[in-house]
Parts: sequence; structure tokens; C-alpha cells
Amino acid sequence: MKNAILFLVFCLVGYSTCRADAAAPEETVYRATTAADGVQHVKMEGGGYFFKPNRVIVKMNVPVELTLSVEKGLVPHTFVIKAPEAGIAVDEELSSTAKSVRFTPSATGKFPFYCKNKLLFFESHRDKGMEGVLEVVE
Ligand SMILES: [Cu+2]
Repeated sequence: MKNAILFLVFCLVGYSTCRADAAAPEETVYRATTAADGVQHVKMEGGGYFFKPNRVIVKMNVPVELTLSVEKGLVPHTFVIKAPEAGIAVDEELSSTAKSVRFTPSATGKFPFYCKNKLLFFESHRDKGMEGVLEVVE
């Protein structure tokens, strides 16, 4: 009991300390390969609150087809990646029905993707772990 109260006080004093205890989503890596059709096909699933895989490695100057879907649920999710320097601009609403987006990365680098949704004063989905990195390599 004493520990519980202590924990509660701890939480009230330092909210960030408690947040640090929340398990970070583990890294799931997918390295794309170029299929016979000359496209790098990447399947990605999202949900509360993650993207899987959350680290995607693709080759530069080879078209990428991202097939996106989210688990069935009431909470709406999106997929956003803004990397104009690499010719990538995606901002899509997601559903449990898979949706494909295509782009051809024109520069190498690490570009973050995330869900832009947020409910009122709560943390954004991105802050809750709904984010990842698209890594473009040569
Ligand atoms: Cu979301």
C-alpha cells in the first residue's frame, strides 16, 4: 500500500518519469527487395498504437508500393510521411481495407512516418508510438 501511494505521488510529481516506464514499441525491421515487376512492395499494418514494421529499408530510385491497413477498431488512423527532399509526400486515412500508395524515393536518408491523429488533450498517436522510419539507401 505504501508503495502504491509512493508511486502515485511519484506520478503526480513527475509525469514524464511514469511515461518512461511505458514499454516502447519494439523495432520491427523490413528490408524491401525489388520484385519481378521492378517495384519494392512493402506491407504495413497499424493499430493502437504502432506501425509494423516500424523501420522500413528501401532502395533509392526504385518505385515503392506501400500497402497500408489498420486493425479494425473505432479509432481512426492515418499514415503521414513528408520528405519532399526525397520526392515523398503521403498523407492518407487508413482503414482495415488495405490501401496502396506509390512513390519513388529520389534521395537517401532516414525519413520519419507517423499517424497524425490526436484526440483532444490526449497524447498524439505518434507520441504513443505510432511512428517509424523509412530508410532510403543506395
Ligand atoms: Cu493513429
